[in-house]
Amino acid sequence: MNAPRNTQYRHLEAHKIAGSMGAEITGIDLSQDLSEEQLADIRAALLDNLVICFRDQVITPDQQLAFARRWGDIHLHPFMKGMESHPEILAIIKRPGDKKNFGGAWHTDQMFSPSPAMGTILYAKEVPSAGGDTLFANLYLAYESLSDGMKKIANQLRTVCVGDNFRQADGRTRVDRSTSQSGDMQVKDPGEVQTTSIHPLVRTHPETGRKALYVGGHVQRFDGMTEEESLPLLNFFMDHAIRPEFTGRIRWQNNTLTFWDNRCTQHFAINDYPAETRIMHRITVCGDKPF
Ligand SMILES: O=C(O)CCC(=O)C(=O)O
Ligand SMILES: [Fe+2]
Repeated sequence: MNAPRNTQYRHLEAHKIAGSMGAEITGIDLSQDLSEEQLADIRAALLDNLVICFRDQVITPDQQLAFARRWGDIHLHPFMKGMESHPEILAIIKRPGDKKNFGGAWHTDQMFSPSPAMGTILYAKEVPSAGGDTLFANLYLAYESLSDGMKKIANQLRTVCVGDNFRQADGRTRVDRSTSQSGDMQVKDPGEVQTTSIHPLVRTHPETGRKALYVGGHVQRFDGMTEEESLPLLNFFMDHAIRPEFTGRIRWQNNTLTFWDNRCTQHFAINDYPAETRIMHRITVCGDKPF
């Protein structure tokens, strides 16, 4: 049932970090211009492993951006304000005293957009002495492990995804969430950007052709149903999608860069370092319309 993860790469090595997904990549220096061959291997490693991490990468924001641009256009966050010097990069900052963290619920990025991010490239600038890991879940396995009967039902459903109301975050809205930050992270008005979208619950990955159970905290209900009608089944899909055997975690170190595929994974940033600072630089790459 697991994805084939034993591709032989010519320009890097991939070391698995969990049974279901995830790999640490060695042999790549992201401060250098990558060749097309290296890039092709990184793409294969991402498709095979869903989440890939590179340790000990000493890179500038410009170098992180240059790497991200090799994958497509940069997706700007409609709600969160980017760095002054690099608006395409979101600085995710949590300091001692901040109660909430960014991404502290199971979700997949920008699911509320008509064309959600294909991937996210997160770079650790300063991490706590322990904690602050990020959990990931393999949504291919979530789909493939359903019974035929449930697959049939899932294939007929479409989700209504809302940017402003994270169902998993106790119903806190974007504005509620922003006021909990120390001021390092600022929200902006999304303006005309569409922040509610409808997607198929079962999504076909445009590159691998595999089906994934495309659920996350932005899903409010199923299309054509009330919230009350949707919740029992939605809760089942949400719980099922994060079964421990479908998950893995990244333990960050300073200068770790992780690239994940939002089309077939969910993630959850753990908020377990109340007295320490965590600073990450995040870039999302544009994706296509789920089908
Ligand atoms: O800070 C993290 O570990 C992840 C936060 C998050 O959800 C994201 O960057 O999309
Ligand atoms: Fe996220």
